This record gives sequence, C-alpha cells and structure tokens, in this order.
Amino acid sequence: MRTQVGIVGAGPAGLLLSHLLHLDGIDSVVVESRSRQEIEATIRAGVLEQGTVDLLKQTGVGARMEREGFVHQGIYLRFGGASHRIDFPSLTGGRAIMVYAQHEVIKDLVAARLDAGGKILFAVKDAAVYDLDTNAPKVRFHHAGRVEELECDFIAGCDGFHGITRPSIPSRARREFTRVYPFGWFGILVEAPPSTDELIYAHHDRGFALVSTRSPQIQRLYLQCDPEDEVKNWPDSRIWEELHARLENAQGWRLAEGRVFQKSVIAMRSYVVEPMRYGRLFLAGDAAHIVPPTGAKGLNLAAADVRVLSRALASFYRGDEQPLKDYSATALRRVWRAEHFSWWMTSLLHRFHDETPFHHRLQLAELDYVVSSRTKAQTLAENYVGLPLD
Ligand code: RFL
Ligand code: PHB
Repeated sequence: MRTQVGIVGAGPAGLLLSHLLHLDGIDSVVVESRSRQEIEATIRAGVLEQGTVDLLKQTGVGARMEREGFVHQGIYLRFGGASHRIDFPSLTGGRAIMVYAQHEVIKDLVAARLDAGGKILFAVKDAAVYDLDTNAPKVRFHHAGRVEELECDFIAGCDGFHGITRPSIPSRARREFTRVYPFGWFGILVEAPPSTDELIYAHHDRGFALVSTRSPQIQRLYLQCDPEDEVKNWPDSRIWEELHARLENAQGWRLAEGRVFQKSVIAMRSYVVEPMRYGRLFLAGDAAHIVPPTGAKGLNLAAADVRVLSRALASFYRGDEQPLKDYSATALRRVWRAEHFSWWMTSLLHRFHDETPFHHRLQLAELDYVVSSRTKAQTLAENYVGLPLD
C-alpha cells in the first residue's frame, strides 16, 4: 500500500487531518487500533472553541453540529457561595463556544471521510512506524489477519497520549515537559434536565465541581477526586451528596438529580514533547501534548495542530517546504499558551492537599479579581473561546 500521508489514529486529530488533506487534494490512509463502533462511543470532550466550530463549518462537516450543538455565550464561576457570570461575546468581540460531544464530531468526520471515498482501517493491530529519517517512512501493522506495509511521503502521529508514534522518536531527539496533578476528576453522565443554562465551574472547600451538559435530557457532571480513586468507591448516593454540597448555595440554586449511567475517573496531567517532529514523522494532538480538562482545550488544540499541519503539507506539495519546517514551532506557540491557561484554570479552582490557608486565600483573591476586573475576565474569556487560529 502507498499513500502520501499515513495517519496513525482516528481521533479528532487524525480524522480532521485526513479530511483537510482531502480538501487540498492530498491522499491519506488512517490506521486505527479500535473499531469504528468503539471510537464513535467513547465519551470525552464537550466544548468546542469558536475557531474549531468555524473550521468544521467552513470545511463542510458542521451541519449536524449546527443543528444539534448548543452555543453558550458564557460560563459561571461559583465560589464563596455565589455565582458570577463571564460573558464571552462582550469580552471577546462576539466570540462564543459550542457544546457538542467529541464522539459526535468523530461520527461526523468518519462519515465525511467514508462518503468521500477516504480510507480508514479500523481494528489494526501492532502498528509500528519505520524509516522516519528517510523520504519513504512506513507504517506496518496487522489488519484482517494479514501483515500490511503502508509506504508514505509523511507520517502523522495522531495516536493520542498512549500511542506508539511519540515513543518511536529516539529519546535523544525529544525533550519532555510534565506536570502531574495530585487529583483527578470523577465524571458522570446523568439522565436529567439541565440545572443551568451555561457551564458552572465551582471552587469549594470540599473540592472542585463542574456542571456541563450534552443535551436537554443528558447532563455531564464532574467532581474533583483522588487520582487513584475507583468507580466502585462512588455509589450514586455519595456522588449526589458531594455534588449538592459543592454546588448548591444560599442563592437557592438546586442541582437536578437523575439516573447515573456512566462513571469514570480521569487523571489530570500537563505534558508537552518538543519538537513535534522527527524526520518525516509529525505529531499532532494528544500524541504531542496533554492538558488538564479544566480549560476544555485538548480537542481544540488537536484541531489547531492539524490545521497548521495540513496547510504545511499542502505548501510542501506546491513546492514550498518552509511551513513544514516551521510546523513544530508554529504549533508549539499555541500549545504553550493553552498549557498555561489550562494550568492556571486548574490551579485556580482545585483544592491541593498540601495547600496552606495562605494559598487558599490567594485563590479566592484571584477568583474575586477575575470576576471584578474586566481585564482579568477578558483574559479568561479570550483563552476559553480560543485565540484566533491565524
Ligand atoms: P485521541 O482522541 O486520543 O485519539 C487517538 C486515536 O489513536 C488511536 N490509537 C492507535 N491507533 C493505531 N495504533 C495505535 N498504536 C494506537 N494507539 C492509539 C486511539 O484508539 C484513538 O482513536 O487523540 P487526539 O485525536 O489527539 O484528540 C485529543 C482529544 O481526544 C483530547 O484532547 C480531548 O478529549 C481532551 N478533552 C477535552 N478537550 C476539549 O477541547 N474540550 C473539552 O471539553 C474536553 N473535555 C477532554 C475532556 C478529555 C477528557 N478525558 C477523558 C481525558 C473531558 C475529558 C473527561
Ligand atoms: C465536558 O462537557 O465534558 C467538559 C466541559 C468543560 C470542561 C471539560 C469537560 O472544562
């Protein structure tokens, strides 16, 4: 098998890259270790930045999102017993966010690729990449009982944080930056009506909590937990007790309960590898960087990476290699901005087990500043809706 760009991983990064390359007339093959059913059912992100929304619309994969997604014009920061709204359009020149689940984006992208005759190989085994420092890098894997070799001009490593492409870069050719947080998130999906019109990020003595949504019938809720915690330690009664305690306040707001039908523990980490390239292997999305979910940036960063990469590859095939040479530096600039924002939101809103009363007061002072200074609120808003892609 031969293609121009071999893409490892059919997450948002790999599928969107394949779609954008196709629009530029560039051929690609996506190899994915899981089944189509699995990737279309994995519950992850929910918030799309304005730039991601615009990109999906402009490239013809935004129709269902426009019908079924929810535009939110702000978020609430809740602390000290009161809620404070951050209004996005007035702080960012009219920008907003879209609540639309990641697996719905995946379904839309898979459908678009397959309708256009695109090649996605699901359920491949033992994928490995070779000859990265030559002009003919290769992906080898098992598929449908056979060993296959895909010869490429370039390989895109879009296989997430636990993938095989990043570790294929010799350790002397990469530098890693990591921070692991001393807490995780306990996430649930609930059959219940919405309790709020916009997301609530709550700072509380018992720990952080977040109220998000998926549809008028399904709500997505998170609460800070021990990173080693397990689902079996959280019967529904304990979940509701914690959520009520962390979210409800004297203003009379009440959280609607419902049937909990999905529970999971999510680790929190910040991670960046530099550079995002080795020879003819280019990393994009979670394969190259991880952010804690507090800033809702992961999927959006993946989209921003592949937009830069698809354009750079298109330039290469038109005879200009410079954008490809600049890919890592261009992408990393946005990555580090999002890393900072996600770290800041996380540090602002969570309880740290080793925190002193002094640190706690500093958090409250910072939160108060965010909701009382237009400049500070604007910093949060412009990062949350996402900085312009260009
Ligand atoms: P993905 O989505 O992990 O996709 C990688 C794909 O590669 C496949 N793969 C392999 N394929 C072949 N061979 C191998 N050896 C392979 N190894 C792996 C995998 O099966 C998979 O299909 O990475 P990608 O495309 O870079 O996308 C990144 C996003 O998924 C991630 O950043 C977001 O989900 C993060 N995130 C959020 N991001 C946002 O922008 N907004 C949010 O609101 C948001 N909320 C979240 C989140 C992540 C969460 N979790 C579960 C970590 C909320 C949560 C709870
Ligand atoms: C979600 O709806 O899953 C979600 C929303 C906001 C975040 C993280 C996750 O910051």
